[in-house]
Amino acid sequence: MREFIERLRNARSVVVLTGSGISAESGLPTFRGVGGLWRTHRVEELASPAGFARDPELVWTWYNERNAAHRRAQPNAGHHALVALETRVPDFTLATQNVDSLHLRAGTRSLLELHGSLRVARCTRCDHERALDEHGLPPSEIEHACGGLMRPDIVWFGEPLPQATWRRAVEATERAEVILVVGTSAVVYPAAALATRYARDAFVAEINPEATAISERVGCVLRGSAAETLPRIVAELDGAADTLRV
Ligand code: BJW
Repeated sequence: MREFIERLRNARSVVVLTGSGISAESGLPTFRGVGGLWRTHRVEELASPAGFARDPELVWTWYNERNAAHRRAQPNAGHHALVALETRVPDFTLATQNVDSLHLRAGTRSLLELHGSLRVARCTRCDHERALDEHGLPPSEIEHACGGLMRPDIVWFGEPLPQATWRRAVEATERAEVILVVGTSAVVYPAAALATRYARDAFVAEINPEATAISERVGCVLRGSAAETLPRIVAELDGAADTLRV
């Protein structure tokens, strides 16, 4: 733990990888946990290209509900602590798997949205984009003028990540001295590989209340919630706290 704080204090380059757990304390469900999104819906009908082709209206109903929930939610102390961390690190990159825009709303500047976002809909045929408001996309507007279908601008299983975003995430990871993995089960690839395969000499720390697929491979595990642990790390960097336990 001491080593982690010292490395973080001295690091020029830091990468943070986040997943849905960082938004749990904002009231948004995770995917695979208790009450997780994928425990209550049949995933293949919703979050997949095949599911969308089968029933675009059902898929949009689900995403419109999630979009509304994202907008009702507020960034929590974990999101805000990462904004504070960014101001201290010369080369800071936050790569998130989340599509909820809470890092953006908290004020993170160097943000890579690996799985896209629910702020935008995109045509399956001509790639035309339109911004979504709090109402999402009404059923009458799913069909685009070109004959394609408007879909959420997010990455479903089997689809490639946005290439420029992914390349920037890999480059930042390769030069990182510290990698902080927060609120992800680390089972979804290629994002999880940022914490393992692409990390070179970086010190990797994990913040998660539960054990994950990478817990045994990281240098330091902080078993706690993101909204409690991240502000304590920032306070520790300030020398204002001495309260972190592994
Ligand atoms: C807290 C907390 C608190 C709770 N504080 N923490 C290698 C091996 C096997 C398979 C593959 C492989 N490489 C690729 C694949 C296939 C696939 C994959 O990874 N499958 C695995 C599941 C086996 N990957 C893909 O298909 C990817 N694409 C790809 O590889 O393309 C290749 C390609 C190249 C060229 C051409 C074509 C293709 C795409 C992956 C897209 C993932 N999309 C989703 C859905 C997004 C849309 C939506 O939101 O609806 O993204 S899946 C879902 O999982 C979502 C999440 O971003 C992602 C990660 O989940 P996350 O965030 O980790 O959530 P949970 O629930 O799993 O974990 C939450 C954690 O929080 C838990 O650990 C809790 O303990 C913790 N927690 N409270 C801190 N308060």
